Amino acid sequence: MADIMRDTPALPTVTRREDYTPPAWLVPTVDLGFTLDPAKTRVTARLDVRRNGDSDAPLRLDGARQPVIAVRVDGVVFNDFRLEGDDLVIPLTGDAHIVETEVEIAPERNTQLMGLYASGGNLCTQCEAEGFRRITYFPDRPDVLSIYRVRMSADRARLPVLLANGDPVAHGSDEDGRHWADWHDPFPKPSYLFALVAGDLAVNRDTFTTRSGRTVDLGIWVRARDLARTSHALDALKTAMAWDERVYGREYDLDVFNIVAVDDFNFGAMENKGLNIFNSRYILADPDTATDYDYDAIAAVVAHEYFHNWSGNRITCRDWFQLSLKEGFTVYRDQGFSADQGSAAVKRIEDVRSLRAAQFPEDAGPLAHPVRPESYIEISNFYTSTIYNKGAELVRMLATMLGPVAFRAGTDLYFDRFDGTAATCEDFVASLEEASGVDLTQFRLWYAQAGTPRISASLTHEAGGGRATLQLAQHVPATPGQPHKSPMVIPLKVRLFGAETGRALADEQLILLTDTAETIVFEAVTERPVLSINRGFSAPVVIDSDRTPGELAFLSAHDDDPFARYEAMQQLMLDTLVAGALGSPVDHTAVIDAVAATLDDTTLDPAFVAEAVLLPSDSFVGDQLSVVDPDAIFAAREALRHDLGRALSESWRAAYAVPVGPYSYSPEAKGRRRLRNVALGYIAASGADDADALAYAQFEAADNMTDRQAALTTLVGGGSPLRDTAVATFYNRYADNGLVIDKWFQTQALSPRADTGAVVAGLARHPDFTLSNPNRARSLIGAFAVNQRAFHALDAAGKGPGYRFLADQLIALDRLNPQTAAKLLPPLDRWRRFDPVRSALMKAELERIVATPGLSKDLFEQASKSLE
Ligand code: B3K
Ligand code: ZN
Repeated sequence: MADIMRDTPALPTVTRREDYTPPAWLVPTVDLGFTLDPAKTRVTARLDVRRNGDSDAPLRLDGARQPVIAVRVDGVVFNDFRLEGDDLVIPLTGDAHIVETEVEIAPERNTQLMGLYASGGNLCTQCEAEGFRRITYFPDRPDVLSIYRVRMSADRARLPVLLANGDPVAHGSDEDGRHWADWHDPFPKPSYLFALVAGDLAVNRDTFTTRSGRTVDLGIWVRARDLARTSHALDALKTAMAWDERVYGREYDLDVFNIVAVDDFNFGAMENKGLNIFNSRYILADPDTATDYDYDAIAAVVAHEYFHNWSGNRITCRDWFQLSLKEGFTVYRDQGFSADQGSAAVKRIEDVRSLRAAQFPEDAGPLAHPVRPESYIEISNFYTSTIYNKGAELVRMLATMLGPVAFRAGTDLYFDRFDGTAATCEDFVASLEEASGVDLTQFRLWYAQAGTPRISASLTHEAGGGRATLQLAQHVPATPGQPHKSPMVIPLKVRLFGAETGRALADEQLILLTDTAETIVFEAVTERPVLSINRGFSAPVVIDSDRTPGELAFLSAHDDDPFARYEAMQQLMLDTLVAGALGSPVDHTAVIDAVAATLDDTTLDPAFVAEAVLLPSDSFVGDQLSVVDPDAIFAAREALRHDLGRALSESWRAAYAVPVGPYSYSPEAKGRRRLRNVALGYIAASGADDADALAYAQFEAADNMTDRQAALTTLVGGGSPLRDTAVATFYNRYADNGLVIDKWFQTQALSPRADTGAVVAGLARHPDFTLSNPNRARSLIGAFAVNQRAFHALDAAGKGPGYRFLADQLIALDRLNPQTAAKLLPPLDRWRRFDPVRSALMKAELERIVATPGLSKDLFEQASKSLE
């Protein structure tokens, strides 16, 4: 039976930020003992507890109803404890005691993958946010910082490697075939950063010498057969360690830094002190099995988790409402790292694309919440794009407003002042404020107010007088629980270009819009100006401007900010697609000409060109409409793709013909591969007779997964007999590699074909499909649910089989792994955005989910809030 403790959904407990109180008891040191066995693990915990302040509260330890075998207080057996719900309550009379507990847990029955669990026969942990309590009874909150000593023992043959946080202290063997290891972490840490791993693992070792000359032993631990695919992650780790020293002055602090890759993991990776545990998809790579996107993501996640050592571990969060303190800042840091490894412009485009794909819809829907939320039922539901990606945008705006020198002074002050503590978002902002002297009073609203601000921008020019006037107005939309908003400070980078000469009319300006409406005057504007605004995406807002198609096309060719060029092209495409989806007569000429100009501009980086010529996604077009019509959007987008493909056929073929040469993971080679594969997509969209043959030839000849998967994507979206051959060949070639088989499921689930829903339903019955592996569940169910056309397709009876499929899968997944199930729900929360038929069908599925007996609080919170 699944090892799941279920709360009663009818009576969910709401945790509120305003109710924060400091812990009644602290635990300066803790000694843990693990007698490890996948079936039955004995855990002993020796807590040195100290009363905090003058409360007379009993010691209350969080748990998960694991059987208590013994409790001792100050060395004496103590039976006067009580179990209240999930908590172990121990009345204590003095102010300092030694409390010992002994419990038993069953890692191999832990399907939630929170706490201590088994993956591929090895044992590992995941404790953030509240997993530690599933291991042992403990004040499982981030403001209780303890020094941990850990002793593990296990069967030497089965689990030969024993790792935990910090530094190894001692190890040895027992006569009965078991062995043991002691680890000590000298840095006080919250329980969510605890980790251990016991398994049959091989290691790729290296060293890193810090700028102060200390040698750190690095190790990446994987199954022996995966060892050859760890070098990219190890290189990224060393690059990240040096980058953090150079850019933020942060040096690593232990003698050992280990990373372990596991196949069963609820999210990307975890920053446990000195022992990061990773989803194997963010570690393992070689050219034959990982795409350029995978390589980039591996480097970004390795860096992200490493950067947490300071932004998260040395300074942690006071409570989970402060989650963006570590996550937003760390995403900002990893974005900066990735930008420095290749094209900063392309990185910015990718980041904004994903912000718009996930965070903007979240901010506009029923699950909208501020970057610093006010309440939650299940904290796991708040590891959101808003906390992570909008949180990073907030830090980016702060960096923009302060400038690089003051920003670095601010982060230095923050790291210095709060080192070793559990801090708040306010502590971070106040540090930047103090170090820079910039008043951030109004900026704090960004942490408190949800919703994506909309800025309207209108530029007028007095032809004879040389004066241009920019009218700006902001509106922050209402979000759940926040009907009225105050104006925010919006940092907008702006520049004017001359429509006739194409030259910049003045330097770039940083405008801080602080009121509901403001007028900015530009003098000495000698020719008709064109407005370039929100350059570099300086604020995470929507810009509504009255720029004409001609002006957008002009900017897409002449703006000197690459992001603004991309953005102008996107806006031009978006306006065209929205008009098409609404049934207005559309002329594709402006888009075709702008794309042609970009393709012909030989000064541009191919990676940038590849991004710039891609059309906005179906979902993003849907986000612009008051009623989403998936079929009309799909048709409009396909029509534009087709016309672009045909009209620029020669350019696409020329781009496709540029050889990339033998595989290399350089920014140049990546960019050329990207452009070639985008060109292949347009050749296919044009309906060219040879498109599938071209794709199949590429599929067969590819010396890397980027090209092979791109070819497969083209074939899977098409109608030739080569489609089935490619699908079968790909499967057979990679049948023993789970990460590649995930791609196989995902590529089919993302197909634009009309039969995708039926294909996906069939794949859910494939022998390789399982809900118990989160990567596999996401690769099929998660991918299908963001395929707007397929997910929202109605059948002949006018029903929504996609909605029913998703709800069925989520209900089944919830019994195994509530956290992963809840993460996959949001596509249904858009129900208000569709026509009455779809809307009612989606709502009915949400209601069915909420009414399911024994639902987890994770899925209950997501589904019930979606209905509010
Ligand atoms: N801090 C972890 C995420 C934990 C998610 C818990 N539900 C990984 C990261 O953001 O780096
Ligand atoms: Zn993180």
